[in-house]
Amino acid sequence: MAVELKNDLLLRALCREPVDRTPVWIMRQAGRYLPEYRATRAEAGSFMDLCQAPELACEVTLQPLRRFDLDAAIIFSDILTIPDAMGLKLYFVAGEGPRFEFPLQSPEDVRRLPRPDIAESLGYVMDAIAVTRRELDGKVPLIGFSGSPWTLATYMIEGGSSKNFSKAKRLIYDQPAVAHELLGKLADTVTAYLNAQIESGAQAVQVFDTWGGALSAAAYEEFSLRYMARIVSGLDRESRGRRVPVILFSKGCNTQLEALAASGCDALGVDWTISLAEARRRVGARVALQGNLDPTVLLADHGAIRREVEATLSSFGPGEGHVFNLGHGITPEVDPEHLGVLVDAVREFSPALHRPR
Ligand code: 1CP
Repeated sequence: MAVELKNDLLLRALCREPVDRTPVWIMRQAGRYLPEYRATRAEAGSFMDLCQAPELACEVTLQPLRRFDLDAAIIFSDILTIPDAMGLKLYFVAGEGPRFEFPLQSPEDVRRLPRPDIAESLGYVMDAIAVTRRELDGKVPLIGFSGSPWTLATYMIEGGSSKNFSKAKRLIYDQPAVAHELLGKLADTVTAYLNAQIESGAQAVQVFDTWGGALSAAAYEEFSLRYMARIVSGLDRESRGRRVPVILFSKGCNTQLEALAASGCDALGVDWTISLAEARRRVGARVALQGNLDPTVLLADHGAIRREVEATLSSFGPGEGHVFNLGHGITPEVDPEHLGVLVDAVREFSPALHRPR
């Protein structure tokens, strides 16, 4: 028997159904700003050891929910598990972020890149999802996620983080056929990966296109959006009798909102460079919106956080279709108490924007 979901505000809001308050979750809500995360991470040894131990991944997924009244959990993992499963071997250099031992350096590397067996190479993510669903016991929904093909490709080609993506962008201009071969393989893999997450219990899924904004409008359409639309059309949109909403988050792509909304997704993540009022005017009849407080606001004092939360809620305005979030991930230097102020402010201010059910 499936456990009933006690708090389904997130799923309702993502489907633009009425809610009595605005649901809130935070991108990267599990992570380095929490001392208990740092302790579990130290216990695990390495970041990948943490991701690959389902009980520990479950533990860090639940940590932020013990502190804050959040309306969703997001499974603790990373977008770079896919390239790792394709054989690039992910590791972390302290203070420098992710690196690959075998980055893609030639068309031959792309040709040889396998489509991994998801159950075999990424089974640890599905196990973490199953364990976490059991532990959540229907308290709030669990979100699954993946990187977008373009965002994954930037890390795979650059060998790690990058400032200007010169190698990845050179590939799309010099050898577009090779780029398309890579992005096609990634789109197939992401689709299978997210479907496996849904099968294991993910109740909504988000695609992080963190570096979509590095591309020109034309290149974005050809090398990022097209592949996300292909993923959206290949996903299982219903599980155990309930719709599984799909959220696309393309950072820095506010000029593309209409095209993103036409992809077939249920909701768009929005960064803080556009007002929710304008985003809603442009696409709010078609998709829900998720966002969009500037993460830096969390470094300011309590009064400023409350004021900015209220401004973000009223920018979206009354009615359904808003999920409160930051416009990008929470940063490691945030004082956890400040996130509590944000979550409580969403609970306090948002009921006025909804009719009681
Ligand atoms: O040392 C550590 O503990 C590693 C820090 C860390 C954490 C906490 C990394 C390495 N990944 C994560 C977890 C993570 N990554 C989650 C957890 C679930 C949650 O609570 O939200 C998620 C959703 C991600 C997704 C992710 N990883 C993205 C997309 C989201 C975004 O913020 O843009 C990206 C770009 C990555 C790559 C990555 N992994 C880790 C780091 C530090 C980075 C960013 C590197 C860069 O800036 O290029």
